[in-house]
Amino acid sequence: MRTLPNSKTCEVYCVSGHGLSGCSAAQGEGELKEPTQPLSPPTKPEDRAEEKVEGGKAPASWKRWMFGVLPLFPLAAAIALTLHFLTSPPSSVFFLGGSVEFPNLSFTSELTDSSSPQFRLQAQALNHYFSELYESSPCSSYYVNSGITAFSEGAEGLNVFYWSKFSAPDDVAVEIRRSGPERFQRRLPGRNKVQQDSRNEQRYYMEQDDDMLHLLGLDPDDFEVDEKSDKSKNPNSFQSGKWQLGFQAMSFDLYAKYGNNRTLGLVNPKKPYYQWRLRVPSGHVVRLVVLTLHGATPGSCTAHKLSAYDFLLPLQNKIIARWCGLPIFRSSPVMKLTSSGNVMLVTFSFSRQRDGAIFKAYFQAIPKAGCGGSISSWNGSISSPYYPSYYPSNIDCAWTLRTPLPGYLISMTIVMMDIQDASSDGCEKDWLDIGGVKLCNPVSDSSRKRVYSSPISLHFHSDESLTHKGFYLLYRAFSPEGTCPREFRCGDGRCVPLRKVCDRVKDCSDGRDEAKCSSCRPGEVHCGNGQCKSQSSQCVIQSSNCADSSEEGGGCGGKCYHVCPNKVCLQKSSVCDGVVDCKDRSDELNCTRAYFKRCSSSSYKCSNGKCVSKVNPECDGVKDCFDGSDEMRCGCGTRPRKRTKIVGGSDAGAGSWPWQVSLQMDRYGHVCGATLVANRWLISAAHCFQDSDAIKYSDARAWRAYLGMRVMSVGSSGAATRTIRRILLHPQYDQFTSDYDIALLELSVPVFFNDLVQPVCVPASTHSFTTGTNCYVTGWGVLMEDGELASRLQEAPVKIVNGNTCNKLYDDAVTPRMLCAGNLHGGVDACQGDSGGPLVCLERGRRWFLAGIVSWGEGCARQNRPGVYTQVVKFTAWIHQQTKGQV
Ligand code: 4AZ
Repeated sequence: MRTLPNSKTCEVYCVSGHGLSGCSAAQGEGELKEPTQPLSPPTKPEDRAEEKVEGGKAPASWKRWMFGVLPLFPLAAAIALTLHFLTSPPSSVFFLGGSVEFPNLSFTSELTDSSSPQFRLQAQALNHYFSELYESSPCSSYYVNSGITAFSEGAEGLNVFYWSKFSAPDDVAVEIRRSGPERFQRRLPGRNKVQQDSRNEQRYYMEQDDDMLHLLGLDPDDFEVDEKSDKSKNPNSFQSGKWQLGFQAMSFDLYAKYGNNRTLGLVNPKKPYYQWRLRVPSGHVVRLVVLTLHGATPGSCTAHKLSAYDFLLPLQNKIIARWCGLPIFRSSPVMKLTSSGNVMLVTFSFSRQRDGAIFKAYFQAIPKAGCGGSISSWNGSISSPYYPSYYPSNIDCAWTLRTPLPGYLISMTIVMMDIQDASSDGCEKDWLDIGGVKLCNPVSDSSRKRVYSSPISLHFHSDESLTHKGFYLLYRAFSPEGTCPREFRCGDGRCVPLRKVCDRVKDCSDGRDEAKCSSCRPGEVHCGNGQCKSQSSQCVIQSSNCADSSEEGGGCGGKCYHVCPNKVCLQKSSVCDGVVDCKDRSDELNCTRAYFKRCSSSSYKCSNGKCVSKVNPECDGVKDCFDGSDEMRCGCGTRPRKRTKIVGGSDAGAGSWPWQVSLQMDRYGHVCGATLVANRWLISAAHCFQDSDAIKYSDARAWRAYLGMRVMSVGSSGAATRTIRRILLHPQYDQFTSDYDIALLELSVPVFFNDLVQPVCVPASTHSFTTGTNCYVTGWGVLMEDGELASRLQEAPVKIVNGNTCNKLYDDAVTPRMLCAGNLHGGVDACQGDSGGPLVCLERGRRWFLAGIVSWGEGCARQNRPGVYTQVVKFTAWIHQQTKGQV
């Protein structure tokens, strides 16, 4: 069988030179040039021709000369040899390591095993490739032999990993080492043109290090220019057909299909060198997760080290990461890293003591992800590929980020920046360029946050070696006008520190900073639910994590009347007794009776000031308060017409969500969602009404509310259209953090309720939306990131996500006024255009309550990036106050 890769010619032209070799280091830039005169023979060429797998042929002139002097042998030979050794420049041996893809061959699992007959046959069949590769080159005289070490699945065929040995005059070797083998190009003879058709070929100079020698089965003597000993010393040859490791080393070849985790492990190693050659299908990359690492001695990178390479040969320039320290045992992974292609080599080497070394890891195939793109969003994040796993080497990603509407600026926060070694200076290897400024070092706190105009370009580059965790940026579009980041904004736009709000001293000329302070004392802030909290503990979240302190699950001998989610077993007497036993309050949720009890921050307060124990007693059809106040104002939350994107959602039926409102602007159409809560009041998100340079979103006259609408088409009006009389933004709304992202919109004329137009219930401030509740987000927002708005109203079921979990996922960006909902696996979520719209939950199968307002999130429907909503219960008091009890 004769098999050639795409390229048929593969001449290696050498460094032009002087003296006997005919090739020497080029002057100046170290250009590799074609030789200007025939090459001199290498030392003892005929010896080498026998020994090497495929050696270079001696030039004809040299042979003629040999035959001419033969009769004068041995005297002439003695003189010639003496002269030769006196005048030859000193020689050295060097290795190139590389890979090349053969499109017409295919990879089979047997080829992973270097002792299999298939491996041997395939290696032998490829012999001719290397002979042709170097034979026609004037540098063939320096070529000694090659060894195939591994095969892997190529993008179009079979990928072959090999090394090639050369013996050349020192100056040639030095030049190749200095200029890199990429300069050791293949050129068409007679034309100074690099051949383009071997894209998948890579070749590198191999540094002589112990790992490399042992793992390739070479030994240090292979680096000596002793032609005679080549054969005996080097067991790796095509003739033997089998590539062998040195006896000191051990190798494992593993393949993982997509969806499989394959483990790597080492306990008390017997040999000083180990390697794992990891392969995954083409189109995927290898993700290695190191779980335990013990025995890579602190500080001694020369003695003990675990290395991961982005190649199947241990080449210095392909090291993705190396661990020499840190004896680590812990439950969370020590390190996660990814390759740029579908192979990775992991090596563990010990020079001395290796007792007690433990290494445990697994790897998996993950689809190769693209990077970069054009983003238009109000907020989100950008990170290096596979963050927080190590980014792959050899990648370039370019993003263009623009705000969805003109006139906004972009605030960018660098949450994490781990791109280069502390030791390196300059940003020559890997870097992130934001708006023309290259970054590669960790940033100080003061320069973490920067403001850019829109659009802004970002470019991430990684070279072919050593990668790190990468970077993680959060961005947010904001209006440049009247911003008061983390401060209070007065009516005249002046900014006042938060500590001066509600301190009984008017700092704003319009007194706005003291306007809504109820009875809070100096040093306290007024929370949305009417409570006062100290400045430091501002309005701490009252989330669905309840006061249950029973951490341990307990059994009740199978006599459970109710089992809490954490497996705590309750007897009948503990259920609906007015005492919350389960963390999620489930023991007190579906109760028909309520107890009067001392008021606490979580108990429902009737209008007469008495408190009831029942969780969420309002509008549940049972009169729990003596004064009946829990069942008053309950003409909400029903769907008279209901007969039965949001990303990952589905079309909603007519009248399914009769409180859903589309907020539109004449020139821009649908911009945001809103929710009908009373006949003249809508609730939406404050961020929908932030002015940009070009557009006055805060101008109530610019908006129209479309109610009872399902299908959005040009000129469609739905069941009712209203103009807006006024927009009330929450005074503490913060554009940078999206905190207090709520606005009330008063309609200029009240709407009449009908089958298609109904208000949703606004929950009491003590209302608890627990994880299991049946909740939906609805809207006409885009159906995928950077996609188009939906033409039909979309609905998507989402789950309330625990506040602490969400805060971890978002690096503490979730404030107590926010609530997360979605699916942690991704797939369903609100997206751009859904903002301001409702997240509603069905209570006791009867009525729908407004739990959240679509506010922000990182991208849409991404894994572990749930949607973030304004938590309505935190604003119940504010809503009642502002609407003067109309809601
Ligand atoms: C937006 O830009 C937006 N995935 C709204 C919601 C989410 C993300 C973005 C949540 O309006």
